[in-house]
Amino acid sequence: MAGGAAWKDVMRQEGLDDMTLLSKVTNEQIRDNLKERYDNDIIYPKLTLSSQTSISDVLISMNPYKAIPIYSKEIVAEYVGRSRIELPPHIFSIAEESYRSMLNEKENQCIIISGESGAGKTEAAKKIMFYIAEVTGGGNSGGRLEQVKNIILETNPLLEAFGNAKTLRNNNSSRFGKYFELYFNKNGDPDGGLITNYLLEKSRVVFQIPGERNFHVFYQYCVGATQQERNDYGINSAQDFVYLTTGNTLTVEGMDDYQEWNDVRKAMNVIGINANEQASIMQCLAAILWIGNLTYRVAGEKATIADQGTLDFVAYLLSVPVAFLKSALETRQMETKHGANQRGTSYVVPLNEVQALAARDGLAKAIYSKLFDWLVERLNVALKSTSPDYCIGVLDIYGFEVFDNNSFEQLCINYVNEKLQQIFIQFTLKNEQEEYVREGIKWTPIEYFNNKIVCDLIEEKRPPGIFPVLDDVCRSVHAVSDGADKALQQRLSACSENPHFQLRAQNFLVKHYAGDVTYKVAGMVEKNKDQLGKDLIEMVQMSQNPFITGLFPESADSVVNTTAGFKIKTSANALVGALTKCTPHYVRCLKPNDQKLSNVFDGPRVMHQIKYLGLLDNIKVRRSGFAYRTIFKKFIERYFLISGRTSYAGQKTWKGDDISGCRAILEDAPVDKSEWQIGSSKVFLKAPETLFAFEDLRVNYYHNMVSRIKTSYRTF
Ligand code: AOV
Ligand code: MG
Repeated sequence: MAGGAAWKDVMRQEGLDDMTLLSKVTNEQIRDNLKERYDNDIIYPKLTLSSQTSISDVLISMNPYKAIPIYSKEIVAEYVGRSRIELPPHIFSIAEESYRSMLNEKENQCIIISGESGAGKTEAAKKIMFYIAEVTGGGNSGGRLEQVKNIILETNPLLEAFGNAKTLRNNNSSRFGKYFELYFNKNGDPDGGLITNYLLEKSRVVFQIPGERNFHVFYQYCVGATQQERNDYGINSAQDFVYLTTGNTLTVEGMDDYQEWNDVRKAMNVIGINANEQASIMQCLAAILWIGNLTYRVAGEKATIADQGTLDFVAYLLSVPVAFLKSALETRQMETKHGANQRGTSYVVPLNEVQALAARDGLAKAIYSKLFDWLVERLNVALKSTSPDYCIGVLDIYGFEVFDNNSFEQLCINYVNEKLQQIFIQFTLKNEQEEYVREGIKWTPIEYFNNKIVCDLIEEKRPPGIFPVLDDVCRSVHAVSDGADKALQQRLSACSENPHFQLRAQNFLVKHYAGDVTYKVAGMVEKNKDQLGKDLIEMVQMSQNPFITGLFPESADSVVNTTAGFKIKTSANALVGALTKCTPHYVRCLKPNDQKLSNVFDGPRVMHQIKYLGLLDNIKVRRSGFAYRTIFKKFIERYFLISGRTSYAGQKTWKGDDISGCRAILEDAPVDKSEWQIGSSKVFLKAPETLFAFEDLRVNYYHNMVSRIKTSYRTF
């Protein structure tokens, strides 16, 4: 095959493929093995781990920050139908294993990709999608299948344009979390999918720190808009919009905004977003940009819009009467409460500067996040599957991140990462060791850091965690006021008993599994409140453009009072629930340095990741633990043939109870006593090789049987 030899060259053996086989089990050895491979452009070692259901791999991936020729269609072909022990570890082998295991075991699978910001999660997720699209469906598999595969692949340019941005950590950083469930029919053909998105970092729409950009889509639009769009929606160069320039960065090295814009428009067409809808999307994006250019004139406690022309244009873009837009941006309706069930008298109060800016930015953020949700919903309509049989879920979230200033967004992002680390620990360390105890296996427990304490610190009700405290303050204090931050600061002292928490003057520190992060208190209550004022909702609902009113379907009076913290907590726990129902596969991404450079291996930086990912603990549990376990009955059914002690009455059978049967098989087999143990309901085998040896003995038995039968025929 063309190119075959070349890639095998690239994948030549340097360092160990499987780090559970290292000669010494130390963090330094893990690091050295990673470095030796990285220096030779081999970015995928693995850990073979035992798990409740099967022997499974954890793929380690080291971001090369350069193109390595290992993702071609030829290489895809190498991995198709091959077991994970036959070929070098690769993102394709995880995809292949998930796909085969889904079909063979008839069980849903999930691939959990984790790692900090810039480590390569999104790239890994895309490669998994690519692999699955490549290996499924034949030439004559019909139009719908091709269409589904196209839509699956086109979700990436679209969601990345609207949901990714340049940050200091990553030039293409995901600012939302995504769980993409790919659905398949019984034949293994893709049949549709479902995307669940998690909390978009919408504050980016109105503000970016130096060196960062707003979401890619805005810059792409500014370079790619048609002349007609420029005329109709007032699209100029990115330089002209306040919302696009607070980070003082307009372009990203290696990123062609014009080309990407073409890809976005193409994706919209493939997904079936019609011309009218596309025009409305263009109009909304323009409205957001022009909202950002609105300025206020401040007189004492009163802020009024300074620039009538911009206001008129925003009203035109939103298709709302300008007077309503003006009053929604300058005033707030208040209601005096008379009795519990009585409607009060309403009166209008002017907004001060802080409140007015919050109203303006709140409007822009709300339109953008509603637009994002609309796009995801639209993708889900296009991907709707009639009756899926199986599913592979691919989880690609925003990675752990620390900046000089960290706020509510980082708290949410880092919280979701804690939850994922928690699942990993449960699947690979906790359940495993608990099973040994339950089964009464002789076992020296391996100490590991369980980050449940950090999850509790953030989400638990009692003792109150950070989210519940925030919610409490949200309920009792007006969010856009000095009082809100002070109240939060005070009430956070309730968390102080947790050793992973420290309260400071203007901020608080959380000791996360991946490092310490200091969060600024200022602005947190408002971000958690996450609610557009009643006046603004009523205003957008007056729009003459049904697309815009469609984004805000809820009535202003019935807006549910859920906070952003509550939402992310609920969806993170739902995600954990969904993942626990699938057979898990893990990709743990590492970054070699913080400068986004190729060929630079920052030893201490990698060491930090090795430690907090707990790779050493995984290897220890694996090496002193048992790679394979199965209940007595299953073991007997499969291997009774290889014991000499089974009775033979025309047919070989084991007469006796299951446990002594298992013992007989194991004692008779040419396997060292230290290689197996018998628990209270299961047989445990230490090394995968022991299992392979049993399989060989079984095959040999049949082989000998056949020769014996052949021989006896001959003697007749
Ligand atoms: P992330 O998803 O883990 O960060 P990405 O997948 O976006 O990180 O990777 C960051 C960048 O690293 C990419 O844009 C590529 O330039 C490079 N990269 C990653 N993986 C590879 C690879 N296998 N081969 C070549 N280059 C790669 V974040 O979304 O910020 O948490 O939130
Ligand atoms: Mg990403």
